[in-house]
Amino acid sequence: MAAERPRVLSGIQPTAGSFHLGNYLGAVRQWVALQETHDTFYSIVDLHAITVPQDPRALRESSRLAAAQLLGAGLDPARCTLFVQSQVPEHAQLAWVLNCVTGFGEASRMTQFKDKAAKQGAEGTTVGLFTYPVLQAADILLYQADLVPVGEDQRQHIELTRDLAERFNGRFGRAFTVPGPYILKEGAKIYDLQDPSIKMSKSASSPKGIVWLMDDPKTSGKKFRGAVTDTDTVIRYDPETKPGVSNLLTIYSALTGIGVGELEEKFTGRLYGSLKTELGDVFADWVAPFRARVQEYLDDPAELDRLLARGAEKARAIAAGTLADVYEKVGFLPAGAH
Ligand code: ATP
Ligand code: LTN
Repeated sequence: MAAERPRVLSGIQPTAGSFHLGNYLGAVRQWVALQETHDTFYSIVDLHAITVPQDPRALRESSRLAAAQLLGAGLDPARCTLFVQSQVPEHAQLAWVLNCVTGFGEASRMTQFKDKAAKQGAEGTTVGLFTYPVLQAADILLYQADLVPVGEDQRQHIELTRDLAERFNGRFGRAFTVPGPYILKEGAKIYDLQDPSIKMSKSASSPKGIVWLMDDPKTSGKKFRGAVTDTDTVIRYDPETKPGVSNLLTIYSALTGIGVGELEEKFTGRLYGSLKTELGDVFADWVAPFRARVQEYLDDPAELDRLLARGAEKARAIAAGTLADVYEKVGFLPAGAH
């Protein structure tokens, strides 16, 4: 049964402590939904995280926190394979082989690399950051994924993955499924509460513009009440002329399942303040049980680690098969023969 479902793989970096509302509504929530219809593999990509400096203790904590939040959000280890990338050594092994079929110029054209390298400066930029997209290709190709749910910013990396898969298949014989992107809908994009022209983001948002899921809901309530709107008074969904109000309506709708049209009706004749206050309450009601579930996982790190170890085992069962095929195809001698 499960084998007939299209296979999905996605990854998230364990870098910020808490996920923000954009991560949840734009990515994690879709991951949860896809468990029902697809054969899903989700990875906490700690090998990617160390392409920029990380404090070891903080990284370990962030990885557990990421796992706890994904589980708290509804990922179910019985229905998906949730694992930590570094616990499946095949990722690094396949990445090496793929590095050797990737052109230097090709990798140099990756815009995320160029942006991040510009921020880090030449001395701070590691070779790991340069080869980040190739590791991402390995993540995807190891599992023969059909679809890769990601935001628009990752489209170029998926294109590279497809190119590498086709090149390898053409040169050595078919080893990989060529994956397609599954770009998440625009509607799921959440904007900064202080500057609704930029997306809510851990690196670009000001502290007041970003809502962290693990924050005290009172703090988040204040941020919603202080959200930037406009000088008009009408509560109407219109991202062009009313980006702030529209963002609040999008969040309200996403958290409650109430359509935006219905919300416009509900708030007819009411002031922005009532929308902001009510949204703060809606968020608090939604986030309280989420935080309680996350806390339960964090309170039992041994069980969390066991759960991740089982996920890694399930992942390896697939990844090892692909890697063995690749090793054989490139001409490596069989290991363990005696
Ligand atoms: P950075 O600022 O370092 O780029 P980020 O806050 O944008 O980080 P990522 O770690 O890049 O978050 O993203 C994790 C996932 O969350 C990705 O799938 C991304 O598309 C999604 N995501 C991030 N921010 C938003 C947002 N504001 N709206 C919708 N989805 C988002
Ligand atoms: N680069 C991605 C994270 C990521 C990923 C993956 C996504 C790493 N490996 C494999 C999809 C599939 C990001 O920054 N969102």
